[in-house]
Amino acid sequence: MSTYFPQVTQPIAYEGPKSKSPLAFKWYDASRVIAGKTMAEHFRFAVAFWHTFKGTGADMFGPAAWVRDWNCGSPLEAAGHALRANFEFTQKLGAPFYCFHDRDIAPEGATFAESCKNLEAIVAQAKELQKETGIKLLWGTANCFSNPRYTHGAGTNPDLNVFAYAVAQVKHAMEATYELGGENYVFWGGREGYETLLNTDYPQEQEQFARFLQLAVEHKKKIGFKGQFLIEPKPKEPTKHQYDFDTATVLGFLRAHGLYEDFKINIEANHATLAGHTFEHELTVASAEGKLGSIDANQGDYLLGWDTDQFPSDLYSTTAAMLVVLQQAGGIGCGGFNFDAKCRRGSNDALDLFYAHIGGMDAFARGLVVADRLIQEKALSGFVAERYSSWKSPLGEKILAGKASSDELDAYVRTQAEPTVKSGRQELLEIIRNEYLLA
Ligand code: XLS
Ligand code: NI
Ligand code: NI
Repeated sequence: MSTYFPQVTQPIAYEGPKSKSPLAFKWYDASRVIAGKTMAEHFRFAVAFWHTFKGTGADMFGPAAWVRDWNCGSPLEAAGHALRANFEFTQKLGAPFYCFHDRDIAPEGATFAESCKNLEAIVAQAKELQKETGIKLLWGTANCFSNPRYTHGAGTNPDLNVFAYAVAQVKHAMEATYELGGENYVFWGGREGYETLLNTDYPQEQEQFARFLQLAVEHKKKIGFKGQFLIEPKPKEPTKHQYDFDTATVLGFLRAHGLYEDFKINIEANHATLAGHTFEHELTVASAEGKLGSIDANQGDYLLGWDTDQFPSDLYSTTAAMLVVLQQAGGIGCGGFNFDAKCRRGSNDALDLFYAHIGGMDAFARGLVVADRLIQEKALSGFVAERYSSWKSPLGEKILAGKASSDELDAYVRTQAEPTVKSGRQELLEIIRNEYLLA
């Protein structure tokens, strides 16, 4: 079998924190058990097909800059090469999953029918390669934003013909995901939003968007696809105002349109920071309702105002994320950690793809180890429990059960002294967190 990564001759192994090898894991030890599950089970890491095999290093100021061995031949041949490169890479890396958009694994044809045919041909090849390698599909999705037809949106397009096109495209992408045993299906609303209200009928677009998602739910039931549907919030980019702004907005939208039971949330770290939140804020909001379904593991740059999609390396952030995931019943469930991340334009060597993924997996594994110790030793949670302890009193329970009135609390306040304000101890808690991170 030909190889696209001849520099990597054997699977990436765990060598431990003392290893100096750049092609080894220092923290990610797939079979190590933490809190009753192996690391492999906690993370269910996935490689993002679009960045890793279709990324070219292009940016707003310059065209494709990377030479990739798999980028050759006719569009369909190139698709086959990229697909085989994906399975070789993912297997050598030791990640159990991959994720794709329909149009990154198969080229768009001259007509819709031809695009569907291309997708079917590639799905047949992917099915064989999945069988050969044991690598599975974490999620599939439809790219309803790159082609110029989607300039004014897909489900929220003012033109019914584009809406219909997007519905049909999603139908086929969902069927491809089902055919490949995908465990989830993602909706990211690229261009579901607006540039200016001067030309936008907001209530009409909201109604269309709900209908768009309802049609997908109906088709899912019709074909018997059991995968989890996920919505991935993002506040802006490509449009100035994206409708799936953040987790709270999406959950409200789902509730309002009878879609709440059918979806969970896929949280991307860089989208959280674009929304003016932290990654852990978004994870916490989703998890509070049992809706944290999957994670797009990347990170942004606080000095840049766009979705830079960098590989995760910030240990504070991965630790905070793992605190949330570990405390969610069942962890990430049938979701996983997908590296929706790309190398910088200057990291132009195919080997950089390995370093990037190894670094990301290690950053999360280390976050998991630290988060688990923080939880086991109640290093932070003990303080939090104490901070809310007054709510455990009979009156606290009565209020939360909805059995106390404003009159009753008025009378109660008159029997009490002025409340004393206790320290929130933020700086102390930050010291404790650092001690665990460095240990
Ligand atoms: C773009 C999104 C996209 C989704 C899948 O910002 O992150 O890559 O994850 O369509
Ligand atoms: Ni994403
Ligand atoms: Ni993104």
